[in-house]
Order: sequence, then C-alpha cells, then structure tokens
Amino acid sequence: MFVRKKSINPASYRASSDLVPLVLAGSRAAIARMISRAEGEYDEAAGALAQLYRHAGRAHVVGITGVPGGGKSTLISALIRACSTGDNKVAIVAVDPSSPYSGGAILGDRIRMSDSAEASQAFVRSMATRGHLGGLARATFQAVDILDAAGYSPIFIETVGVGQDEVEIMTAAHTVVVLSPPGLGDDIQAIKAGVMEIADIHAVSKSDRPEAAATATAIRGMLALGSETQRSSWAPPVLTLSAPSGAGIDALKQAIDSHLLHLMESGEMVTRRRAIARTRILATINHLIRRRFDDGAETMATQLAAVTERTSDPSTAAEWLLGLNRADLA
Ligand SMILES: Nc1nc2c(ncn2[C@@H]2O[C@H](COP(=O)(O)OP(=O)(O)O)[C@@H](O)[C@H]2O)c(=O)[nH]1
Ligand SMILES: [Mg+2]
Repeated sequence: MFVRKKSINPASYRASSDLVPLVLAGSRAAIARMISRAEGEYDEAAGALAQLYRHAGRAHVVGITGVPGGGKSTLISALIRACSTGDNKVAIVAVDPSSPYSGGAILGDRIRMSDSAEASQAFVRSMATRGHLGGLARATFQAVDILDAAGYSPIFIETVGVGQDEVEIMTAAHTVVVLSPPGLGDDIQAIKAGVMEIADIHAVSKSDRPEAAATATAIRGMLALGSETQRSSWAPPVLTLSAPSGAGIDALKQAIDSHLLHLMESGEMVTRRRAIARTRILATINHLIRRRFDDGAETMATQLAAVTERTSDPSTAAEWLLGLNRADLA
C-alpha cells in the first residue's frame, strides 16, 4: 500500500532508527534529515517517527496565520529574538510557500543581523507544499514532533490562513495568533469566515500605518458580537504591533505566555491536547485513504470511469472502494 516516494542511496543512508538518539540529543543535521523523511513519506521512517512522538509533548506550539504579505515572517523573526533567552531553543516551521524563509537562508540572515547569538541558533524549516495528497498537515505535525522531542520550545508554525490543510494545521497549535494587516476593510469578513474563530490572540501588524488602529477597532467590534457564544474563559486580546521597529512585540510575547498559563491553570490544556490528538488521527486517516485511492490506483480508475459515465455514482463508488456495504453505513 505504501509507495516509497524517493530513492535511497544505500551507501550514505543512515537508518531512521539510528537518527532517533541523535535527534533527542539535539543534532541539527539529524533533525533536518528526520523532517525530510517525514516529508518524503519514507516507510522506513515510520517507526522512528512513532518513537519521537512518544518523546514529544513538552513544547509550546504557537501557530501564526493570516493573509500573505501580512507580516507573519517579519513578526516571527522579531519573536525569535524575544524568545531566544537563556537555554530556550526556538524553532519555526513555515508552511507558507511564499514565505521568505525558503531554505531558512533569508531568515537566517535576518537573525544574524540581529547580533543575537541565541537567536542565530533557532531552527528554521520550510515545508514543501507541493505534491502532498492531504499529507501536508500530517508532515507538518511530524516536523513539530521531531523539534519538540529535540527540546525546541516554543515552536512557531507559519501558515497562510487559506486552504483546508492550513486551517487544520492551526488546530494543532496550543496558541493561535491571527495576524491581520491594517486596512483590510470588508476583507475582515473573509478572514472571519476562515480563521477568525480559531484565534487565541489577534494582532494587527504594521502599526506604523495610520489604518492600524481602525483595523484593531473593527476586530474588537467583531469579537464583541461573538462573545456570547465564546466557549472559553479566555478573551482573545487584540494587539497592534510593528515588527521592524519592535513596537508591541513584548506585549505579544506576554500574551502568548499568558495564554499558555491560562491553558494550564484552567485545565483547558487537557481538552486541547485531546482535540489535537483527534485532529491528527483524522488527518492521518484522510491521508492514508487518499493515498490508497490515488488516481493511479487501478480500482480507483475503474470507479472514476463509471462515475464519470454515470453508470455508477459517487456514493456507490466510495462505499465499494472502502469495502463497505449498505448495512455498515446504517
Ligand atoms: N510598514 C511595515 N511593513 C511591514 C511590517 N511588517 C512587515 N512588513 C513588510 O510587509 C511585507 C510582507 O511581510 P512578510 O513578513 O513577508 O509577510 P508574510 O507573507 O505574512 O510572511 C514585507 O515587505 C515586510 O517588510 C511592519 O510592521 N510595518
Ligand atoms: Mg511569510
């Protein structure tokens, strides 16, 4: 059922199980290799990933989402500097294909320019967003596990808040920051439909621009409308910031820390961990099923033809492919 996506050079290949102790010891090279194997869906890596999952669970996972160009990458660069204190090892997983982190190089330069030795130790990884069949969320979660097991915390995940995978990825974060640039106007409604309700913290970027205050007010107004249906005792704050000047960065860091404290003290962390586990199991089921019924699969090809020609229908075809009969579905 599993197809190995990449060929492996046996001479230089190090078994994934041998990488596990190296990842746990914090080897950057081993971490990078493990993430590539998760991304490439190497069958051989499955056992090692399962082991690493069991070692993970200590990191604070912070999702940062919002429209492209909103300032997420710039903000994360500033947050890394703010979070890289003492023994903290900070990591970033960028799922935004337009992100200037590509390969980590650009962000690495920005961080190096910051003259902070700790910040230059941050681990930056961009996930390949092409060629995944519902597997992007899964590979991203696994990358977070690997970094978590290696002792990184906080781990920031950057996604553009569109697409099902991106929203799904955010549901696996402990704290979600939705970043909105100023002057979105009616677009606020568009964001609201997608990611607004998953925000634990709202931030308006580019507060150096005059429209920033009005955007913050619009978001506060929207939150006030929805506050009656709020499920948590946490009221999402609305902050404004300007990452290049550093204005508002400390306040955002404090809000992120307060949210973690709130999750721990209120007991909501338990429910959230359960919700994350659920999302991950369902994402894996989705991924495995889609892989099994890839267009190339012969059984799928037959059903595709029948449904296209209307000699069958989508429900009958799906049930047949899953090996279900009507009685199972009752
Ligand atoms: N004026 C201003 N520009 C900003 C600010 N933050 C980011 N930018 C600019 O906005 C553009 C997009 O930023 P980027 O971080 O790549 O956005 P992303 O697509 O959300 O990751 C870049 O040209 C940044 O330099 C800010 O606080 N003020
Ligand atoms: Mg970006």
